[in-house]
Amino acid sequence: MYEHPYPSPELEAAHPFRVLEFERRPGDEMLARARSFRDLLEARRSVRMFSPDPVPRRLIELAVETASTAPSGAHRQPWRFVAISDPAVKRAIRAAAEEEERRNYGGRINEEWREALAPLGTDWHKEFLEVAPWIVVLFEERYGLTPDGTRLHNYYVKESVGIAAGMFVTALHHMGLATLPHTPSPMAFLSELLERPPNERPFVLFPVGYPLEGVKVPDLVRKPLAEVLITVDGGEDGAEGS
Ligand code: IYR
Repeated sequence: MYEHPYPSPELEAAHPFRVLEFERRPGDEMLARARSFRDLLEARRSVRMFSPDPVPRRLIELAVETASTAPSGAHRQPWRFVAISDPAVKRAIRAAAEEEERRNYGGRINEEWREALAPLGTDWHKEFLEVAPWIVVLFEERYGLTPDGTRLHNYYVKESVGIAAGMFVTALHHMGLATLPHTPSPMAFLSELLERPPNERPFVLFPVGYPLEGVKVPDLVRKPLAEVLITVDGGEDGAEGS
């Protein structure tokens, strides 16, 4: 079936490889797992009001470990997470984010964008940045730096960090925490405030915590499968109802 096996003997002689540990599951088990994971994520919502209740640091660490399993271009893992629970730093982040957002809502965003945000009712107030027990800022590593200071090209940085961000959100939801991917724009202030080096750029910020008891979320509907999936099949059985 394969005329060009991977790895080639030359490749394996030059770089370490190992046999993948992988167990196939019965079809009915796959379907059940797929449905229950879909249902779990279907129940995820971004929230804009968090409980001030503390969240153990270990949970944040586990979410970052999970996110850091993301695939990345040339396995460069071009991400850095900064997790903040220090109230003074959270306060400073809130103040700087609100400053930027006041400019956004005060005219920096155009009419079309304003209309898109109207159903969400967002404005420049970002109290959640102080109330949520943790703020996690995800930085993209635009290029690597070796210990002697030489630059190392990173590949597909946005794609890689985007996948890691999605896995972070998923991990939080799975463990019973909530977040809101937040991109105060511009976010350069985060590099200064958190003293990150010039090869890192803020990608997205996540307040993390429990939802405030009784919090409301917009009554959104997700696009049905038919609107997000186009199948180009070969006529084999792919059809299985939901
Ligand atoms: N970053 C701004 C504006 C904003 C943009 C999008 I796209 C949203 O889904 C929500 C808000 C803010 O956080 O207010």
